[in-house]
Amino acid sequence: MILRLILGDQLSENISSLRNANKADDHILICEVKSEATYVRHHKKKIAFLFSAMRHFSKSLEDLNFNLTYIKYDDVNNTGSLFGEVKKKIDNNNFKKIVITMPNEFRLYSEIIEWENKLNIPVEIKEDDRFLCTTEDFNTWASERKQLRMEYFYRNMRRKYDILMDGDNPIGGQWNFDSENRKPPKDGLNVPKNYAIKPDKITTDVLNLVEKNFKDHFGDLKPFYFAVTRQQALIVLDEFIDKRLSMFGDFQDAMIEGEPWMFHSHISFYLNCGLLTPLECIKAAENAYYDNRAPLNAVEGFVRQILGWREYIRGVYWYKMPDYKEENYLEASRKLPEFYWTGQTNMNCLKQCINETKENSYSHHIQRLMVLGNFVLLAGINPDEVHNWYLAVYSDAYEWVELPNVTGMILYADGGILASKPYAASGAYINRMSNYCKNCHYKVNLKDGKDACPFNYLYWDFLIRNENKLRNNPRMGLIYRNLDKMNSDKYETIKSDSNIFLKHIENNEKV
Ligand code: FAD
Ligand code: DLZ
Ligand code: SF4
Repeated sequence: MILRLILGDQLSENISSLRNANKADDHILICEVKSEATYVRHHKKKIAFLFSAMRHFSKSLEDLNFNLTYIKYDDVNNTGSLFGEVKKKIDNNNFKKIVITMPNEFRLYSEIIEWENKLNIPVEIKEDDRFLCTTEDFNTWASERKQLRMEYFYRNMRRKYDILMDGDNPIGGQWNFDSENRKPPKDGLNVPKNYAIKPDKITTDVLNLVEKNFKDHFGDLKPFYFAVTRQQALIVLDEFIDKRLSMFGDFQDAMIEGEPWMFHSHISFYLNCGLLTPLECIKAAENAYYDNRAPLNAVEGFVRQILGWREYIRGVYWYKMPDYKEENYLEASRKLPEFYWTGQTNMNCLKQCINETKENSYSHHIQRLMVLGNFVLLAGINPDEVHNWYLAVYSDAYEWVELPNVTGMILYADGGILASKPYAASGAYINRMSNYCKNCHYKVNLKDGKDACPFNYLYWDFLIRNENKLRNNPRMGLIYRNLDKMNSDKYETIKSDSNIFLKHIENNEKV
């Protein structure tokens, strides 16, 4: 008799902890607990999504005749923690061991490895083989290299899984078609409506529960339209392949006011909690290419996100943890401005992205990276503050994927393990890739003064402030040579505009 614990992001029928389960004897435990629901103040939609998906998943396991205990958040005897619920089960039954699939956060892993001693029962932690690269394989690859460049990792994964390959060569003769991607948005672009699911009884119950118990958490609970079952998540994937994939590459980096979903897939929520598997998403896109339903630049771009970036990010997380969480290479120390929680800012790009995050618990990659991320990088916000925000607000956020994106990709806090240079940009980039600047209080073409776009002077101020850490980076040479050409008046104006702006955000004044 084995106790098999399934976590909220392990909602896959083929999860390793369920393999070879004896339906007559073994027992499955799934629990909604306060410790997991509040270790950061998760967005209300994120909690509702996960609780509803967990309840639907447990029903599907019961339909397969598994013995299962499901602990609801408001059950009177809910102890509030995974340990408490496991202990209760162990104390009241005669289990010979606990089986669990490797949790995806170091925090929980460190806790679970203590259970064997605390509970005096063997705890078997199985590999999470839903990922396409084992942590062991990643560690071997990483330990043989000085620089961990995603592109080389990705090429190995393409070969290993034989995706978009023509023998030993990439289809189309290139590994990467980014030069054809990343077009600015154009007028009249027809973005398909996103797929919205009507809440059923289970979801409605969960929405009431979240409304009552998580009032003070960030974000809009309703309208709620996420998929909460595997069948529904498969429809989201199909809709993406049919309606959006063909334009995914071209407009991957484009941002349009009022269009939060663009041509992205919106499957990260489902991939990360187990309702979809990475390989089925990759194969669906690859097949669309072979059937002439989507061009190669779009399909390769999408495949790279999942087979490349997603696996690579997870590899870096486990390779570098726990030290990775402490990294602060640029010694950034400012607090996150209050407007990241309220959207109350005159900077239109930030206002749009924050309000969409509040509404949908989603924003697409370039909004996370080049608007929200670019700002916290330039403004020198402390990595912990940024990390807590990103982990709380997005429904796809778990530390394994959020932390390297924040620490490595947006903040350069790891000193260049993940990105070869900081993703810093002035307002010109945002203006090129979006229509946000048209409706902004600030003028993107002005470089200094109170009406100038703050990204413009903060960009140079960032380079000046961090010169001793960045100047010797070969990829930053040209930028620093431009800075060297700047006359002293200009230099002083940048410093003064930036100091005034940064003081405003420190004092919580509206910017
Ligand atoms: P699409 O653009 O359609 O891409 C397809 C899939 O590729 C995604 O679903 C995702 O699984 C994968 N993917 C793409 N980029 C990345 C990446 N950089 N890292 C890992 N997977 C990637 N993604 C998360 O899943 N959870 C997070 O908590 C998260 N935090 C992020 C924080 C920051 C600061 C940044 C810059 C990126 C973050 N990402 C995170 C990556 C990416 O922004 C999201 O995966 C993507 O926006 C999800 O939307 P989508 O499903 O429509 O993605
Ligand atoms: C994110 C989350 C939330 C909000 N609630 C629960 C929960 O009540 N029970 C649970 O088992 N898991 C939850 N999760 C997901 C876990 O936090 C996740 O499994 C770990 O962070 C490891 O990735
Ligand atoms: Fe953002 Fe600057 Fe454009 Fe305003 S002008 S939307 S602050 S980039």
